[in-house]
Amino acid sequence: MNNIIPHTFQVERKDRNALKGHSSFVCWFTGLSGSGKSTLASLVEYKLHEEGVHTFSLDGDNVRGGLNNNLSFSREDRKENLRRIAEVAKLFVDSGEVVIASFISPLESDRKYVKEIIGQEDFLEIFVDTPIEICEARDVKGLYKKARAGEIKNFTGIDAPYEAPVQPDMEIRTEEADPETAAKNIVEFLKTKLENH
Ligand code: PPS
Repeated sequence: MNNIIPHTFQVERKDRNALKGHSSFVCWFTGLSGSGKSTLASLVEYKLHEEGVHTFSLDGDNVRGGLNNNLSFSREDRKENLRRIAEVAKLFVDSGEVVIASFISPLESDRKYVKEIIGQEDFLEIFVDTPIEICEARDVKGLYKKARAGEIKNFTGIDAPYEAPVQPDMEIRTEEADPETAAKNIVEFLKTKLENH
């Protein structure tokens, strides 16, 4: 970038981490619409918060409604959506927070890009593995019905792709574990990262 010279501040990430008493990183939930990402993210954040961990949640509601309200669900706009989110998440990591991010993030290449922006060592990927038949049967927001009727275009899983992660750090099969148990397991996993980071 031309003529952009970052300033070095006296208080650094390590100082914020020391003050907060834990490391900071991004826990990134990926999965289909209706897979249970936000439900799990909310439970995980609540449990971490209860234990005194500084957290912040990023998800479609607080990002696509504001910062990214000019973006559609085309392939290019999804990439830009995720790029901006990754940059925001990186800032929060620098601020010392554990970021809980829940986005469909359907393409392997885009998730790789997100991981590169945030930094591999600060990124944990959790695949919320719920089959499309179940997401569609739940259809909490009525979006699958609209997508089937052709009222929504580029709907993930219907007429836009979802590429399952090949090697996620953790995979949650929501058919097999209730949300409470799944959230507990995720928190146990995150705790090792909080201590050893
Ligand atoms: S992405 O693919 O990562 O950029 O998507 P994301 O920012 O997570 O936004 C997903 C939420 O947007 C709603 N929605 C759609 N999802 C998928 N495809 C299309 N075309 C679409 N249009 C609107 C939907 O409510 C998603 O929320 P979740 O929580 O995933 O159900």
